[in-house]
Amino acid sequence: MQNKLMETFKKLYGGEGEIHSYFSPGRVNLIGEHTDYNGGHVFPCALTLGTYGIARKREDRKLRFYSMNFEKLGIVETSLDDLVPSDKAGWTNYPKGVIWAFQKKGFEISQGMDVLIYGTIPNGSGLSSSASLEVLIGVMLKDLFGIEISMPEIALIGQYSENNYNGCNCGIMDQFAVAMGKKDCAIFLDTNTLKYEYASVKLPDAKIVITNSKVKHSLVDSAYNDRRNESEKALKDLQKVADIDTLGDLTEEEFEAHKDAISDEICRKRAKHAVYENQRTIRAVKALKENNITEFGKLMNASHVSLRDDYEVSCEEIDILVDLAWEIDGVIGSRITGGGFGGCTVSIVKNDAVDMFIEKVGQGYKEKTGHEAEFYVVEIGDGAGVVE
Ligand code: GAF
Repeated sequence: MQNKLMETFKKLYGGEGEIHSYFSPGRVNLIGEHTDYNGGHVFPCALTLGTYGIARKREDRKLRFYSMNFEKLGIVETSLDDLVPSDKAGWTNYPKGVIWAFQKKGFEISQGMDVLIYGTIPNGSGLSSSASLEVLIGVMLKDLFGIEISMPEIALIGQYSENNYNGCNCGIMDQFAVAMGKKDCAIFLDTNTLKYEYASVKLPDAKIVITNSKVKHSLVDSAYNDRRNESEKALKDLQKVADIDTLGDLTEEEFEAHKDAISDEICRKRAKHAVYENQRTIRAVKALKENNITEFGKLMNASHVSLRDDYEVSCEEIDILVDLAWEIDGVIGSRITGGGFGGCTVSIVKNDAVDMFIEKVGQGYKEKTGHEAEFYVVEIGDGAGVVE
């Protein structure tokens, strides 16, 4: 892969000078959904699918970007003096946003670069192709310009650029997982304090299987931002009766005791999900550490029900995939993963049931929706970095 990318880079931009290589993974979240902007816990891991980048510093202030995934766009040229988002800029709004965010945070970038990108994460599938690209560019800037910055700081800058440049009010989970991933481990992250620990997800007799519904419903970003606003509204009401900073501060019992303070019924449902999902995530990680994978699976299933009924971020196609998975012996747990409204499910499937899972879920999904699902039996990899 590296050789092919290097060859393409040289063909596009010429072969002189020092050329550097980078890789940044995608992520899958096992449990803890829509908790990261509610002060709760998440449990994502980095994939070996991800985004490759090749780059070289320039002497002038020009920025040239090329993606092998969007070849029709050709080389997109801009400059450090033109870091404003535009529809015309397409995918390059992400790298531009990260450079803009570095500058906003006081890091000086005074020279341009030539960049080649190639991604293996299916776009718009909820596996964080954008966070992967953002963190990739962060690592690139750190390396090319010798910037002193830690990986969690790069994750925060990625989130900052997505919030303020690209207009999606996402939490920190995706960028953090992409930046801080560790082989065979998921990251148990408290999004309120950014304290984290790794927990092994190398299961001796089961695999993590991602199923791509291949559907993405429109208005994803605006629906996402709506959920965030509804949660914030619920928090404000609860703060009138409870001394809390975030929904993550409440146990289920405390929520039940105070929930009538939330005036709007929809906002009450959103807050219920955020509180219960956070507690479920804490319990799921404990179960995993005690090798109680059955309990972990049950909590994944409960997470799906809550995302479907209370947070309302699922959709017909995803519910069909999850229902089909739940019917299969050997499926330990299955749920929607990521922001929602389409995208992927994540399932934990016993080794000897994986083939049957792919066949039955694939067939059932095709019959019920007419769509061809895609399956990835995934490896859990390391976070973003320089490729030597
Ligand atoms: C998207 C967001 F980018 C994350 O921050 C997170 O909120 C997730 O949806 C839902 O858990 O991936």
